Amino acid sequence: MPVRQPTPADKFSFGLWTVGWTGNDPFGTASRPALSPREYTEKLAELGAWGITFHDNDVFAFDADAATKERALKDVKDAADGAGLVIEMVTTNTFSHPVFKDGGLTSNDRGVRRFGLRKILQAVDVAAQMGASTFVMWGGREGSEYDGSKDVYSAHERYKEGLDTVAGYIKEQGYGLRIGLEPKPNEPRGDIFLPTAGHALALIGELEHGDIVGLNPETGHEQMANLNYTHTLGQALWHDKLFHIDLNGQRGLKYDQDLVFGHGDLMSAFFTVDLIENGFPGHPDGPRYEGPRHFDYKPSRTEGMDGVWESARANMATYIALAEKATAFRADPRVQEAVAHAGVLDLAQPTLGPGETAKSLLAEEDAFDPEVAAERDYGFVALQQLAVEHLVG
Ligand code: GLT
Ligand code: MN
Ligand code: MN
Repeated sequence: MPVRQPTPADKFSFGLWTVGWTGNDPFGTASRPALSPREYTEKLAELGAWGITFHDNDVFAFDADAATKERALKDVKDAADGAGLVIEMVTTNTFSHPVFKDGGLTSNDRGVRRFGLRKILQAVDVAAQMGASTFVMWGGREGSEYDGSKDVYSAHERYKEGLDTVAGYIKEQGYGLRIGLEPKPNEPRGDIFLPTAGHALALIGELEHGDIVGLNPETGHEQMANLNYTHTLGQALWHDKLFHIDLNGQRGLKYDQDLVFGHGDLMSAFFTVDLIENGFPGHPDGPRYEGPRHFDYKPSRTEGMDGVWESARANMATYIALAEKATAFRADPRVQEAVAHAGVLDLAQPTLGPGETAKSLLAEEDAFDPEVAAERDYGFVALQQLAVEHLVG
C-alpha cells in the first residue's frame, strides 16, 4: 500500500551533505555529479521536506574569503526561503582538512586547537544568522589510533574547555541555539572520544554551560557500538537531553553505512518511530521528542541522480509507514492486553510506597514468594510477535 506524501508538518529535514554525497570513498572517486546547494534545496522541498541542514564547508570552501562566504550563505538562505524550507541546524566541518587530522578541539597541537575553536565559533555565528535552533558537533577526528599518542585526561580537559567556550559564547551572544553532541565509536579515527551517547552525557554533566548542551544521536553510530538506538533515545529523553536526531540505517558491526532509514534493522526502526511518535507507554504526559526528523544518510554509490532522489523519498516514506504502523500497534486491543499482561505499565509505579525507607522495607514481614514470582510468564514474545505482525501486515 503506498504511503501518503510527506508534508512540512512531518518536520523531515536533510543534511546538504547527504543527497550531496557524490560517492567518493576511500576506494574510489565520485560516481555522481555535484549540484549546487540551491539545487539540492529546491529538490528536497519538492519531495516534501521541511528543512535542511549543512556544514559551513558544504556551502563555501575551507579557504573562502569573507566576501565569498557571505555570498554563498546568502544564496543558500535565499534558496531555502524561496523553497519554503527551514535551516534548522548548522554544523562545522573539523574533519576534512588535514589540519584536523589529529582533531579540532583535542589535537595535541595547541595552534590547531585554537584554529579549530575559532572555526567552530564562526560556524556558530553562521547558525544564528541562518535562524537555526541546533548546532551539532560531531568530533569525528577527536580520538586516536594508538594509545601512546594521547593523554586521555588532557583530551577530556580540552574537550570540556572547547565545549564550554562554544556554549558560553552562544549565551553571551544571546543566540537561541543549543548544541547537539554526536557520538560515534570509531571511523575515521580508530577510537573516537565520546564513543557513545552515555559517554557524551557523562561529559555534559561536567560542563559549566551543560544546560544548553545535549545529544544528536545517530542510528548507525549507536548500532556500530552494538547498542540499542531506541534505548539511547529513551535515556536521552529521560535526561532531557535529546536535542536532535540523525536517522539512518546500519547493518551490524561494520563501517558506517549511513543507509536509508529502515534499510538496516527494520524492527529497531519500528520501535524508534514508535518512541518518537507515541512516547513512553507508561508515561502519556512524559517527555517527547518534538524536534526535526533529520536524516543523515548517504545515497548508495551505485545510484545515479534518480536514485539519490528516490533514496531521499524512501527515508520519508519509510518513516511515515512506520509511524502509521506504530499508531495502529498501540491502538490494537490485543497489543494493549499484551502490554498489560507483560507489566509494561506497572514499571511506572515506584518500588517503595509513600514514606517507605530502606530500613522499613528491611523490617517488613513480606508475604512475597519468589518461587511463585519466578513462574510468571511475561508474554514478551507474544507482544513482540504482535509488533512483527503489525510491521509486516
Ligand atoms: C559526517 C558524519 C555525520 C555527522 C555530520 C555532522 S558529518 O557526515 O558522518 O554523522 O552527522 O558533522
Ligand atoms: Mn554515520
Ligand atoms: Mn550524523
